[in-house]
Amino acid sequence: MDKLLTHTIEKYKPIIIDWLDKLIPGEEVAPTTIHKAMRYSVFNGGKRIRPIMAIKVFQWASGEGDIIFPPACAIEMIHTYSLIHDDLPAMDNDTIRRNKPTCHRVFGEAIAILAGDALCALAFEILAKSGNIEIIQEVARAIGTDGLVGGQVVDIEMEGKDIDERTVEFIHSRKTSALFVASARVGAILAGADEKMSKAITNYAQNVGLAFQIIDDILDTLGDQKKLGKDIGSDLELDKATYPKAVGMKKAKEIAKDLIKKAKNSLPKDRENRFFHSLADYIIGRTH
Ligand code: GRG
Repeated sequence: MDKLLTHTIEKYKPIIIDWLDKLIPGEEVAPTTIHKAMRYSVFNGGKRIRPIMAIKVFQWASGEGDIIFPPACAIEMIHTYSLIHDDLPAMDNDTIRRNKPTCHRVFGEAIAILAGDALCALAFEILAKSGNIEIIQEVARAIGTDGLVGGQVVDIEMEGKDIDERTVEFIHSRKTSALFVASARVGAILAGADEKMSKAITNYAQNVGLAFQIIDDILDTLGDQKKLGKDIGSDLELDKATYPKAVGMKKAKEIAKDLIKKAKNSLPKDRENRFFHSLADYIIGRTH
């Protein structure tokens, strides 16, 4: 991770955590169990890449002030919701997430399902408070049948089956890219970005999002469990649709590299793009 990216993450992570803390009911608020479960999963050391993406796009598109922070945190809540549900026994049945027992291992399955549901409801309440209908639509679309849910359905259906590159791209662009795209577009919409900038940043987010998931696939085989903070080898165990399975490890790495190049090239040359270049380079080189 280069200095600019480290500096940006160090600057914004605590601000995001403060906002999340203000936005999510305290553990002492009844019913206490659900608020404990929501907080357990939200405050356990995620990288916060999606809210940082929303904030940086907002600033890149000349947005000013604090209005981006609640919607950016709403996206992090949606992301956490998807992780909680993804880890459930009915889905990936994972026991470790962010180096801690998964939500259902601590609170039981029913509360984990409800913690995800409650994070989703809270996220949309926060998005609605912005008064901007377009951002509500962006996030809703990203998690629906043409986004996370759709990607997850095909992901589950393809377990144990032969897959080709097109199918795995279909899955990954919905399961992972969609929320990166929504993060970028929420930042652009709230900053009032013009069509050219919105298109450019959408392309950027689509490509880095897909590369992010390909690297996730690769790390599931070659990564370090401690650094990753989650079980590795689970894709292989479940015979999941991954890029290494579809095209082989070498080609998967090449595709990820190409996507990073494409992402960088989609940005307009007449703007300051260093942060987005650093983020793209980090994604291709990430170890967790
Ligand atoms: C609940 C919205 C919703 C959908 C249900 C469960 C599901 C359908 C979809 C799964 C989506 C999913 C978990 C995709 C994986 C995306 C991914 C690479 C997650 C890891 O993101 P990081 O590395 O995690 O940013 P941290 O822990 O750093 O936040």
